[in-house]
Amino acid sequence: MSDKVYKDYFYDEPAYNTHDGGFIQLEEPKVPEQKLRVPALLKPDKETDSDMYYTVIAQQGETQLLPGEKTKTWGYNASILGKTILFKRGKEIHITLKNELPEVTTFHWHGLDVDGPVTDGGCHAPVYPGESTQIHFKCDQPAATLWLHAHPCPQTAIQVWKGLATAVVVTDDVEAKLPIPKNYGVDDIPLILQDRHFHKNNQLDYLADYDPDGVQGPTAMINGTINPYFDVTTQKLRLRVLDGANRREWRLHFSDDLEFTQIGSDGGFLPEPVKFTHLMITCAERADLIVDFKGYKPGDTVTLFCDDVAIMRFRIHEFAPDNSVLPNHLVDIPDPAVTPGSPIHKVVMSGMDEEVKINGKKFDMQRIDDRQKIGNVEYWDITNTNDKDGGMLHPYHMHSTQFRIISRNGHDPYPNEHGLKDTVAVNPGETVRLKVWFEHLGVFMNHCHILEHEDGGMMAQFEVYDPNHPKNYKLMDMDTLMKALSKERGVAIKDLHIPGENM
Ligand SMILES: [Cu+2]
Repeated sequence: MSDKVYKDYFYDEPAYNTHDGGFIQLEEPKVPEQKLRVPALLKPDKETDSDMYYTVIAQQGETQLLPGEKTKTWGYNASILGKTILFKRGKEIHITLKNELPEVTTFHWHGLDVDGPVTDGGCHAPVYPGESTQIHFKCDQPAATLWLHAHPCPQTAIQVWKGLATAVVVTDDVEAKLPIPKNYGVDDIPLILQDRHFHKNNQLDYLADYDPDGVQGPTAMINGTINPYFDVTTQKLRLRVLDGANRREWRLHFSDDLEFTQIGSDGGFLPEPVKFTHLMITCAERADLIVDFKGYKPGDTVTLFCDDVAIMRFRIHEFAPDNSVLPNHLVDIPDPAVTPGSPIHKVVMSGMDEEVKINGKKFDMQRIDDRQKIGNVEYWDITNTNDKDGGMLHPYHMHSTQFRIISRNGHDPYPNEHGLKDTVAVNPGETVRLKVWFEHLGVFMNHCHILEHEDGGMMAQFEVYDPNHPKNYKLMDMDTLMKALSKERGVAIKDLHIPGENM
């Protein structure tokens, strides 16, 4: 590991979401501090040497987020967000997906390398209210922090806003050997960063807060906790940070400009740890951080800020000294050779508000935009045509593949972008070159992960095919979706909030 400590956010400052007219600044909530909710691990229904079985239930509930009335929320096996789902590399995973919500949803495994479209859980894998479905796959990817969220386009944003998002953790033997905190819930915790706006009686009202460039609220919510604190009882803490917000970027730093070390990104460990005092994370990205509280004593408090707003506090208690040293090299990152003769694939993200598009088109569930032979390895150039002044950064995500970031406008990627990624933030006026490989069959989505941009049409889809075994997939269509939602919500089709359709 280099001794260099990075002290800036890397991204083009004019592209911060703070520069958008509709940006809502965070405010420190005027409610007492509450103990951080640490989601429990979801208990497998059964586990053998070779297989794990789970039941994941999307459900309605009520959560005490603020003093007074409880907030109506949705979650997975919980009233909000969910339990953390653990997959061990090498095991066959069997999951029953149950929908106990009043409307259709899908279960998308963000970052998981699986077949599509059903297992991947994008818009073509609806589970209707009261129904359940089974998926099965082999977990065969490195240890990483992934996540599960709803993805019924174009209704993803509203369902995530209500709470349908939870952490998924993959473990493996490589991780087991690293000298890092591993006691889940004690010194290894997920931090799901979101923001919300609370209306009358502490309720959420997505439609009232709607903004086509992304819905935000002034109140930070971490793991479904408002104004959280965490009791630190070990010298080192591993924070698996996930930006689970619909649109907000988080510019994180601690009090005293405390240094911290990033050891992992979206798809697993970085090749080398990287030290920071400041870190920006954009929608759907993950950053696996180690914070060392060595210089602090019991009774001290360390504060985590986003911009200049305190979003969480770490209360320091007695801890045993921890002299473990991270190795300079953590893991090797795969780097397959590009398939000879393949052209550089171009993805152009353009527009803002209702005008967002990919390659000049809005998303169509029935249209396949690109076909890839299984095993192909290609360079993909992802361009954001927004203006440098006043334009937005788009976090670009691909389903079912972990890619490498090769360059940003021809320059080296940021120092924490040398690991596997499934989401990359593209600055206005920038082209990011990725090396992408396709190892799973199916129809998959690629899109901006500002959820309102994705629902608004900044999304495309690709099919990965095997020429010797062609397949036909049943693809979802707008008519079927609208009819289902109209019935489930008890509103006429014309009164449904369908961002992609009302333009
Ligand atoms: Cu976007």
